[in-house]
Amino acid sequence: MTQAAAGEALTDAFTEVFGRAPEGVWAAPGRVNLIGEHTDYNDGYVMPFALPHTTRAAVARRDDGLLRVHSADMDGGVVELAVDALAPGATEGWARYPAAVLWALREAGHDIGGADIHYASTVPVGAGLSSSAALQVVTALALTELHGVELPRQELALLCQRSENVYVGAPVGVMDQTASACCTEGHALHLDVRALAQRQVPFDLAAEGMRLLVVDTRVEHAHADGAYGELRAGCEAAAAALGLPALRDVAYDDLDAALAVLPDERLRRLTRHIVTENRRVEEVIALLDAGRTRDIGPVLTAGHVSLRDDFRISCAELDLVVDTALAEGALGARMTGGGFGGSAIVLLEESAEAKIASAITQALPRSRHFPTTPGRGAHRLS
Ligand code: GAF
Repeated sequence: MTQAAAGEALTDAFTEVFGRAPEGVWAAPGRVNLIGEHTDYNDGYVMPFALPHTTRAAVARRDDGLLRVHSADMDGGVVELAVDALAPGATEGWARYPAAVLWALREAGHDIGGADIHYASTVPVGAGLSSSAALQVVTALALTELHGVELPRQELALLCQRSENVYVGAPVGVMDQTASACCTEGHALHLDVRALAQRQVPFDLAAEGMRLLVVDTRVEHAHADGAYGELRAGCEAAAAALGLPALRDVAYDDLDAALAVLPDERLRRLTRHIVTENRRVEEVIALLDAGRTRDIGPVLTAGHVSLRDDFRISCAELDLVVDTALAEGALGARMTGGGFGGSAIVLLEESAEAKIASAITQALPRSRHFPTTPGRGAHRLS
């Protein structure tokens, strides 16, 4: 679908639901993380890129203090909320994401009132591809632009992260929202989370005869359950035991000395993953900068092994996809995102795509896969 057609479809759907025309239509993408997993809340490095899949929102302001949201992808019709009553924990279901964003914008002092919003999304839900970040970012972008509030994209992402941390209650880092807000077409985004420094790194696999396959295992993951928070707390406990602000501060060359100090086997495993994962991000960037794109494959695979054995957030289905892809000749493969299900990515030669994809389907018939290229960050459609 072209941008114009997507904008028109949303406009028509909005008009049908709310009985008037929207003031504009916006889009924000889901993401894949190439490398740098669970490093964001350790002040480290990440390297996501935007998917071509987006969540789109048609929006019109209201002046009666109501937020009314509707989604083509969710049951339950229009959800109506009083803007003044928005408060952490006060909203249930999918509508808490847009409610959280409006709450966070107002908390930050922006004079933004009610709105009617209709959403439609092509980002697979529950697949670890950041459908919730896309929903947050598209909401924040639309509401700020409609109200003439100029927020730099990184700040917009931080505000969305805060909305998820405080209002929704999921202690996520800032990678997904930053990817959705800041990625550019044809690039992976190197983000240094402590410095909030960004660099767009060209990532054009097609030009070199390669492809990246996203494989959704269809094992649903979730962040609001306890596991993600326990990992985060474990990393923070390890940094505290080392007397450091964050695990980012353990230099790769000092890893063994740091491990020798940590009393607990779990904290040692978590620390090893974070320190080696930050190093892998640096390796991937150095390889891409040197034009050695094929050589990032083994680094991606090493990242999977670390997430499986040290961080322990893989699952049988993700391991099966990775092992099958590698056995069939993939250049590299790893789980991507928060873990406990969701999706894997597979780097492969274009000529091997059909063979590897069919082996994966045979091994895990309920999985679905698609080749992808880095898409565009959040933007206005019409
Ligand atoms: C989830 C979180 F939302 C991110 O902040 C990040 O921690 C990721 O898991 C793991 O890298 O997507």
